[in-house]
Parts: sequence; structure tokens; C-alpha cells
Amino acid sequence: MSQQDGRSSSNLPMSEASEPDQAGVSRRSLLMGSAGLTLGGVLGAPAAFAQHTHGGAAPTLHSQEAEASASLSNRLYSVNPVHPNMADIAENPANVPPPITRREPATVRIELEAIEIEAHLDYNSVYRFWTFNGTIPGPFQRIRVGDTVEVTLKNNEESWYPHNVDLHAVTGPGGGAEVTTVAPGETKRFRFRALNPGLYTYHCAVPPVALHIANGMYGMILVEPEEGLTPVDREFYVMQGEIYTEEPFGTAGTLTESYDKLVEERAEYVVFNGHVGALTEHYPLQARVGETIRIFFGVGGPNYTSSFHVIGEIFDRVYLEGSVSSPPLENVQMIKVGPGGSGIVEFTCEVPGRYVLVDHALSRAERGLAGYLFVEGEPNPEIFTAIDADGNPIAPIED
Ligand SMILES: [Cu+2]
Repeated sequence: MSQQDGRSSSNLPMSEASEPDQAGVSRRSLLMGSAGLTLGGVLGAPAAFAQHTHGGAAPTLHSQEAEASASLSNRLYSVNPVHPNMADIAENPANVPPPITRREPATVRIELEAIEIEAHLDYNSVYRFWTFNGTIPGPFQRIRVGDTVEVTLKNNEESWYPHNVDLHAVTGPGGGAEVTTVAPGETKRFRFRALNPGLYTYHCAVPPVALHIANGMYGMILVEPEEGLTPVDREFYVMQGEIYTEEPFGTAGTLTESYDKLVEERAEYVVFNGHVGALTEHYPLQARVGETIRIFFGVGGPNYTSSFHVIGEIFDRVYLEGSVSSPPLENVQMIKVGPGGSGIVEFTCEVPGRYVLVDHALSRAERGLAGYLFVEGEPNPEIFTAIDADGNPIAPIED
């Protein structure tokens, strides 16, 4: 399972602008606006939906700038207007390999590269992230129980630090961490047998481990059971993490990591898929009414437990702790996922519109943590409609 996404070693130059134009959005209005959007009006945003046509490749920054004028939420969480040439580390949540169809074990390869890369953290700031393969989370790995897995970890020549990988799906010392510790420019390999099905996290475990995780070195590996998972219409890959900067949340410019805040567990940023806006403006989830949706959810952390919830939806089935060999719980509002943990949720959206992914510890929405799921389709007033004083349905607002 070689993973290549084409951006693995593009350490793009930073724009000279370090004091960005505020683009008419003060930090205060951003905060108030994001709170209102998150908790308040979550009706459909068909215009924004139509503009996002991700076919696997990231949209160009030019197209994102063009969208800015048409989308309110884009104004709040604009991708990177002041650093147009800056690399982006957000992983596309739709980037999930297809289900495994073979019914025999095989030997599969996982190829990872530790890449330290300066990229935008928020619309007005950049940060030196540490990644697997240039994305946060690192690429989703999908194997089958009984497979023999050969893991290669390369550390990019441009790196400043050693890295390694501990996969929670591994039975063996350190989950592979000890045998994969690589200096910049070095490559190491190991082989393991996948004995237990489930959804597992992986992460760098070079001390201080919490720092390597906070800076972005985490991802997930799904070990499918022999019979596979139940087919669904759409699968998504979402992970939550914290970022600890010296500068307060919202500061413009190049931000620096804070070891003190890290050990005190006082994050400045909390994000889905790497940076502020990754799942609102950059890669919102997209689906159609009636489709079954599965989200592979994990917490890189390193420290916070997530109360993962989709505003306006109820999970039909949840596989707690990423266990795919236990029966699912049904009809659940929220799942708790601890650091290094995972959970799988499945649901169907009956009503079109915009749904918001959150950690229900909602102070974190004020520090960047939110994602959108846009559901397209015909209105379904039998299930949900605004009504007037006489109880008559009010037609949804058309864009
Ligand atoms: Cu590392």
C-alpha cells in the first residue's frame, strides 16, 4: 500500500508577508462569527457546496481566493489569503483507500516519510509542522487481519529531528518505534503480522513524544476483519489534534512551539485534520441525502479527549474504541475518544443542509475546532421544516 500524494517533499517558500492584511476580518469578529456558525444557523449552504469540487486533488489557492467573495464561511475561515505560496498540510478526509475485497491474507507495504514542513496554521499564521508524508493526519492505511505488513519509514533529508513510527496495530516492542528511529536522510524497515482487527492510531514516538504528536505526527490504520466491514456509500477520515504555540491563539505571522504549554496541556489551537479551517473551508465533507456515511474518527492529541458530535445528526451505529469485532451501539449522540484512541460512526442524513462536526467541549470551537458536512438533496419537510405561527411549513431559503 504505497502512499504517494504528490506533495511529500514540497517545502515551499514562505511569502514575505508576515504582517498580513486583516482582510476586513478582525479576530473578534472571526471568533463571534465562528461561534454563531457553529452553534446557530446550520441550514444549508448550497452555494458553498457547489463551489467545492474536490476530486481527490486539492483545489488551487487561486480558486479558493475566488470563492472567498461568495461564501460567508470562507470569510471567517479563509484558507490562506496572505500566504498564497505556502504549503498546506491538511489531509483530505475523503482520502480513504477502498475496502479490501480479497479474502486471503497478503503481504502489503506501508511507506511513510517524516517531513517537517512550514505551512499555514490559520488564515494569518504559519507553523513548522512535523508530518507523515506531508499531511496531517498522515495517510490512512487499510489492511486485513492476517496480513504481513512491511513498514518503511524514511526521514526526509531536510528534517531537523529524528522520527519514528509506533503503530497501535502492531504486536511487538514499541509498536515498531524502536526499530524505525531514523535520523534525517535515513530509512529503516520492519515487518509485522496484523493479528487483531480494529481501527488503530499510529504516531511518532521520539521523545518528547507529546511534542512530535502535537506537531502533527499521527494517523490511523484500519485492520479489516476477515469478512470486511459493512459496505457504506461514503467513508471519511477525521482526526483531532492540539497545537501548543508560544503566541496566543489568533496571532499573525510565524508561530513557535511552546514546550511549557505542552506539558501543562494548555493548547492554543485545537484542529481537525491539521489546521484551522481544514474541514470547513479546505476539505468540507460532502454527501447526498439518503447515503450512508462512515467516519473513521481518531484523536492524535496528544492530550485532549474528544467528545465527537455531529450537530443535527444522530449516529445510527458506533463502534466504540475502534473495535470492529464487537457489536455496534445504536442511536448515539456523541462518542468519547481519548488520545491515541479511535471510534467509527455511521449515519444517514435524511435532510439536506450543513452539519457541523465538533468536539462538544465547545470552547475548542473557539480555538479552531470545527468541520462541515454538506448534504445535498431534496428538502424533506416530513422530517424537518421551519413552520409559521399557524403551523404551516416555511419553504427553505433558496440561494
Ligand atoms: Cu517525530
